[in-house]
Amino acid sequence: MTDKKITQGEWSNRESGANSSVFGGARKPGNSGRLVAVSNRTPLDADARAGGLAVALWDAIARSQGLWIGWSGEINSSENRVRTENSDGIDFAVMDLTQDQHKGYYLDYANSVLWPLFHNRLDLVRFNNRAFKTYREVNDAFADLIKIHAKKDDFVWVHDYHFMLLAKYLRGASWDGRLGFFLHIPFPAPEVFRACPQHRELAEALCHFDILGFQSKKDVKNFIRYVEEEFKGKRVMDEHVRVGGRTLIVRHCPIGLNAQDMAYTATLPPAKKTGARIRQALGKRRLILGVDRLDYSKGLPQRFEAVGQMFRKFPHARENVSFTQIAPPSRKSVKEYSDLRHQLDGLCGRINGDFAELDWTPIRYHTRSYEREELAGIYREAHVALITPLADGMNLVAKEFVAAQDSEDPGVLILSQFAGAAEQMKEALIVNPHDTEAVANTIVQALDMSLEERKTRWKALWDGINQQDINWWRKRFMEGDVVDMQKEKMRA
Ligand code: ADQ
Repeated sequence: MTDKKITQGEWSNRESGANSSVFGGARKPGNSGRLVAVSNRTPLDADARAGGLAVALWDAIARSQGLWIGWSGEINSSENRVRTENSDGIDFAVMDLTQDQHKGYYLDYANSVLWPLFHNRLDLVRFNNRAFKTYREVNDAFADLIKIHAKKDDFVWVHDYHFMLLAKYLRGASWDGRLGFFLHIPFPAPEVFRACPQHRELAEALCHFDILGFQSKKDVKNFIRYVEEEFKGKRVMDEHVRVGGRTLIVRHCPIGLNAQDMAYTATLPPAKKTGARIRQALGKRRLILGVDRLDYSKGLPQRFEAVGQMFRKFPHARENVSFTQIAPPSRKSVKEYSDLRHQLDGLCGRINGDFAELDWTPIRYHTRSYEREELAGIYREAHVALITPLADGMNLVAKEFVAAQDSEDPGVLILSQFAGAAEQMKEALIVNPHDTEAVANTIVQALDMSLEERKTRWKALWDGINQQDINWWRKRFMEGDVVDMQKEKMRA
C-alpha cells in the first residue's frame, strides 16, 4: 500500500477544490440506495448480536437489503481472507486480519493509542508510529472491501474509532457516494487530541465523511473547535461545518437503547428468578449496584473508595446496604487491565477487611459476565445504581438501569458528570467521580430519598430514554440525509 500521509500543503490546496457540495456533489435526485454498516465487530459474532447496535441497524439494513462489513473476528497467519454470507436476511462481508494487522491496528493503535487518548488518559497512551502504519493499512483494506461490495448510491455508515481513515481512502479512490461516521466514544478536547502525532491525519480523514455523529454536545464542540483552530474550518449553519473545500454535517446524536424491550425483559421469569436469588442473599439489606466492562475509563477504584468512605462515615449504612460490582474483564491481554484488576482486588479486600461482619460482605465484586435477562433482573432489584465513569461516550448501563425499574418503587441513579448520558439524564443524582466524599454523601442521599421523589425523578428519566430510544438515534443520524434526499426529489 502507498503511504497516504497528508501534508499541510495538500490539505490547504483542496480548500479551493471543486468538490464543494454538502455531499461532495454525489447526490442524485431520488437516489435511494441501501444501508451499509461498517464496524470492527459485526453481529456475526454471537457476542455482538444481542447488542444495541445490532438491534438498531438490523431492521434498517434488512429493509434496504443492505449489508454489514467488518472484521470476521478471525486472525489468519498470512492473508486478508474475505467471507460473504447471509444471516437471517442480512448480507455480511467480513475479512480476517493477519496476526501483524491484529496487533498493530487493533491492539497497539485502536486499543493502546486511540482508546486511552479519547478517554483523556494520556498517561496510558503508548504512541506508536509503526502501529499507525498498520492502522492505515487495515483501513485501506476495508476501504477496498467497501468498494467491492457497496454501490455508489448506498449510504455507508461507519462505526467508531477503528475506522477513522476510511472516508479519505474511499474519496481518494474517487468514491463519491454518501458516507457517515458515528463515534461511540468521546471526542477529546483539542489540547489532548494534539498530543497524538497523527492528529491532523486522523481529523482530516474524518472531514471526508458527509455526516459525523457524536454522542454529546461536548464532543461536537471539541471537534468543531479542533477543525476551526487547526484547519480554519467555519461553522456555516447550526450543524454544517465548512472545511477543506467541503461542507460536512456535524451532528449531536446521543445513542439510546431499546427501552421498551429492556422494561419488558425485566418483568419476565428469568429476570424475576435472578431478582429473587439476590433478595435472598441480601436479606433485609438494600443493593447498591455497579455494572461495567472492566476498563480504566469506568472509574472503578474511585467508586470503591467512595463506597468505603460511605461505610466509614455513615456506620448505620453498614446494617442496611451491600455494594455489588459486576465487571467482566474485556481486554485481558493488555497490561493496564491486569493492573486495574489487581488494584480492585486490593481495594475490595481492604474494604471488606475493614467493615465485614460474620454475616455481611460490604463489597461483592463479580468478574463473570451476565446474560441480558439476568442483568435486567439485577437492575430491577437494585436500590441505587452507581455509574461513575471518569470518561464515557454515553454509558448505556445508566439507561438500562432506568428502563428495568418498577415504576411503583424505582431505584435511584447516581451518574457521573463525565458520562455522555449526563447531558440527557439530568434527573439522576449527578456527581464528580473524583470527589469520593461527595459520592459517599450522594449514596446516602439516594438511600434516604422518599418514594415520591424517586418516582418523580424516575418518570422524567424514563420518558427521556423512551422517547430518545435506539430507533430515534438511528433516524436522527440519518435525518439530514433523508431531508436532503427529499429536497432533491422535490427539486427534480
Ligand atoms: P461500552 O464502553 O462497552 O461501549 P456501555 O455503554 O456502558 O459501554 O455498555 C454497552 C453494553 O454492554 C450495555 O448494553 C451493557 O448492558 C453491556 N455491559 C456493560 N457491562 C456489562 C457487564 N458487566 N455484564 C454484561 N453486560 C455488560 C461504547 C462506549 C459507550 C457507549 C456505547 C454505545 O464506550 O460510552 O455508550 O459504546 O455507543
